[in-house]
Amino acid sequence: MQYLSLATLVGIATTVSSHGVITSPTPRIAGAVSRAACGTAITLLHKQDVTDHVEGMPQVAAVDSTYHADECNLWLCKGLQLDEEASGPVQTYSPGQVVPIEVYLRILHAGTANVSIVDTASNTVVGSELLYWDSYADEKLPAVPANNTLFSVTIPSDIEEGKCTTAGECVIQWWWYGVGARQTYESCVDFVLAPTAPSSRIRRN
Ligand SMILES: [Cu+2]
Repeated sequence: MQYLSLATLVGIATTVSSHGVITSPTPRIAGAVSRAACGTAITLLHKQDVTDHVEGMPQVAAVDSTYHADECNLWLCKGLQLDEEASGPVQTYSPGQVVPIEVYLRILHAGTANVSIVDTASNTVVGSELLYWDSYADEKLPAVPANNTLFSVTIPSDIEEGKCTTAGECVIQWWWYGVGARQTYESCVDFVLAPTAPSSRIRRN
């Protein structure tokens, strides 16, 4: 399991406006590919604070000529792109595999959260939501519930054959919305499904 050090992830943060990111497995982080799609201004925001929220980014992007709306959907993975140079190798998972995920919450904002597999081309959820919290990151609780920052998802066994087999096609996206703060947080892990063993594909009638 790869861990990004918190120093790497948040050490350069100077603005303390925000608030959460996946730290393991290694999530999408800003690099050359994201910069080409999302532009220099958004990339600067990504680099200043990897935990930052989405709101505010569209306004920044709108006045940056290096932002390409057709290549950078800020509401999917905060616009971050597949970039193995920046984020390291794409994960390979098998159907049924339990994947532990660790999240760093920098500042709490009570809200809801979910984890889903998302088809990045269409920005649609593949299958059903994997996890859902109706109460997440509640700053009024005496302590952050352990399952807010350390949890696992099970890769579904019924993903359509051939889907999520190309790097960049599918991500595991952690999504959190702070209701009072009206702030959305997204963090994505690139993965591909391991090829199914040929024998298990044979249907017996
Ligand atoms: Cu906030």
